[in-house]
Amino acid sequence: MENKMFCYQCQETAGCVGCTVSGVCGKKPEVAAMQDLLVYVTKGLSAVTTKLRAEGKTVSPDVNHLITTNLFITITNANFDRDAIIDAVEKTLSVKNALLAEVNDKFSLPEAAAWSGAVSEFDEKAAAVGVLSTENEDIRSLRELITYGLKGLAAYTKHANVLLQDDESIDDFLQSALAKTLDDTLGVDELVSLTLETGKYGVDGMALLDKANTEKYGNPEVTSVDLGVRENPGILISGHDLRDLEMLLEQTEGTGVDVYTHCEMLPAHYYPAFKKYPHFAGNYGNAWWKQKEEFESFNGPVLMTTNCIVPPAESYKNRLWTTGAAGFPGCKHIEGGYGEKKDFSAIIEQAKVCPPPTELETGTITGGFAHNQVFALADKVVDAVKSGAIRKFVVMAGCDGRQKSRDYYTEFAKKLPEDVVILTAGCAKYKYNKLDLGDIGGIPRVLDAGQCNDSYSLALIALKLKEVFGLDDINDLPLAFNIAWYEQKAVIVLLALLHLGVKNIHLGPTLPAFLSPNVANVLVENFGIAGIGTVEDDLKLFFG
Ligand code: FSO
Ligand code: SF4
Repeated sequence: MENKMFCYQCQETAGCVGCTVSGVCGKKPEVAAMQDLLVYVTKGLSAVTTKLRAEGKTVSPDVNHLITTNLFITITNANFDRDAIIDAVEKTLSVKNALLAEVNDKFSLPEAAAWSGAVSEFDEKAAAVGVLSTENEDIRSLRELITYGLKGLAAYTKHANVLLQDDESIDDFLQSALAKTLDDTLGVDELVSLTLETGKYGVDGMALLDKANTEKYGNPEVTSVDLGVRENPGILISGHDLRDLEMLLEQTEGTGVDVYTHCEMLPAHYYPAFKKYPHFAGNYGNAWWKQKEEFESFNGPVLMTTNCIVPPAESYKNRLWTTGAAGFPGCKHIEGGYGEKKDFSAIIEQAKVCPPPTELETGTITGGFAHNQVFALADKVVDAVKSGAIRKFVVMAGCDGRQKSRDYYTEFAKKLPEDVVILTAGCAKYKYNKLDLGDIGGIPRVLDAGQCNDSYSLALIALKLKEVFGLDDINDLPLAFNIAWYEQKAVIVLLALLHLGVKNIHLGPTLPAFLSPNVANVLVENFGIAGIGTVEDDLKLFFG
């Protein structure tokens, strides 16, 4: 097997150019190859489903779910298990081959729709269909920008789908856009339009997930979350899948095992439906990249429901479990499809014989400022803006990461003028959510809406403020955007914000390596996208 790879889909890509020997994330070339192949065959399947729809045939939800799950598997830090990815490629080929037989006009389909092969041929094919197989750097850049946006969209729709909410128009678009990334007749202009259209569906996807979450679990409320530990053994649940958390809470009830959230699962505490569980103990640790130390000291089992997985140390690998799109070789995986009940009994049994978590910190943090809760406080917020008590808001949503340069966000938060309020969502918040930034007339200076997909809430809040202040343009609000990105969900959030007309977004700590100079120029010229500078310069830029 040839040990070569090329991946530049995340912010931590090697040298800000591309991972070619091994992923900074820990992804090995042989896993990268199968992810490339999975993306390719998923695009092939999408070309087939798009053709079937054009011929007036329907595509089943199972096929839609297969496509979203496949994309989710290839997101940064989600799945490192080559065998599981090979299984997904085989399944996709078999579904695609069956559907291909139903297509009348097979001649206009791309090569990916026709290709099929045995496992022994997978590596050779993978080497021919990776990112660099598109030679023109601008076309490659746009195809990847769209594909990464679609990966983020797929992750969000998958979370809605497991709550039995589907929106066929999103799947239809997602698949047709995947198919278009294979179409050599499309040039830069068409792909720029497709990029912006992807943002529209990004809004729809986040809206669908918001509806799914709030209909099932209620509207997030202002909540104070414990950071300390209790005396019982515990299970730590990470990732973004609230349905998995719900099943885990149900199954741990009365067992003497507590459940703690980690990283992006923290916002689960804000939902009324989960507050009824007395053993839902609190949040343990920080953002994903600190998990090596924190999973070690947690002492009990850890369940990864999605990314972000850091390759585990041997010392706790037998306590790391995956489910859904997540996977790591040698870690046990809990199966369970859409609408099925997962069986977490083996995790619970393991927890019972583990010592309780070692305390990392004490105290609480407050969050739950999603749209409904903020609308309930709207008068207070509007008064504070009108009186000048709040001068400006700064959206600092997105992701955290391990690079030292991200200390910028902590410094930026610390040095913000005292009349500025941070609106946040996603794991980016861990850079400043434990600083004591105080409040303005009872309004905390860090308003956490929730997970990265709850950036949708921040957009709704901005639109509401625009309405209240009678403005025509969202960009006239006293609102700045200083967003931190890491992986592909942040890409769909960015495209969604562009679709909503937000201009002058600052994106850091570095701009995506997958933006070619020309594509970056399009974003700069049309949307005023910019990178970050020094904390001092940026504070001056944002707040004068
Ligand atoms: Fe963070 Fe990871 Fe939620 Fe991402 S845990 S980095 S943008 O998966 O999805 O915010
Ligand atoms: Fe490199 Fe990021 Fe790709 Fe991992 S996901 S291989 S760190 S670019």
